[in-house]
Amino acid sequence: MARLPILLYPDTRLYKKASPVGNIDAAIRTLVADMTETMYAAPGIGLAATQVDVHKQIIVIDVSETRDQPIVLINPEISGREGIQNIDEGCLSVPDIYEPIERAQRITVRALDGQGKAFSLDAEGLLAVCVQHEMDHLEGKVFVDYLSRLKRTRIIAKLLKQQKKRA
Ligand code: GNR
Ligand code: NI
Repeated sequence: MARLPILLYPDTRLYKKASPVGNIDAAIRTLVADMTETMYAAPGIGLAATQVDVHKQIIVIDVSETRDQPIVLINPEISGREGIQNIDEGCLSVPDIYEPIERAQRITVRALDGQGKAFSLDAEGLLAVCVQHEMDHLEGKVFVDYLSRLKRTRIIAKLLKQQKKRA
C-alpha cells in the first residue's frame, strides 16, 4: 500500500472529468487500496480518484467513528434525491476552509464495489453529503465552485499563499 499525493486547489487537474472504469483489474484494486490508505492517513472521510490525479470514476468513503467501514464506489450514479441539507464542508484539496453547501438530504446511489459487484446504497446526512461531494470531484467540480466569486477569490489567494510558504 502507498500514500498518494493529493492535488491542492486551484490546481487545474482538479477540473478534469473522470472516465468510467472498464475492468476492475489488479491495477484498479491497488489504486483503491492506496486511496483508502491515503484517506485514512489524511485524515478524511472521503477521497475521489481525481484528487490523486487519476481521472477514473472511483471514490472511497468512511464516515464511521471507528474508521473501519470503508465504502468503495466505482462508476457511481445517483438514482434518487430527496430533501435539502446545508452542512459545513471541507476538502482535502482545499485545506482549512469550511463552508456550508446546499445538498440533497437523502440519495440513492448505484455503483460497483471494489470487487466489481453492482450495489445500491441509500444514504442520508453526512454520508449523503460525502457521496455528493466526491461525485462532484469526478465531474471536475470542487465545493468552492458553489461559493460566490468574492469568497472563491479570497480562498484562492489564501491557499496560494499557504502553498508558497510550504513549498
Ligand atoms: O474529509 C472530508 N470531510 C468532509 C466534511 C464535510 C463534507 C465533505 C467532506 S469530504 C472531505 C474529504 C475530501 O476532500 N473528499 O473529497
Ligand atoms: Ni474533497
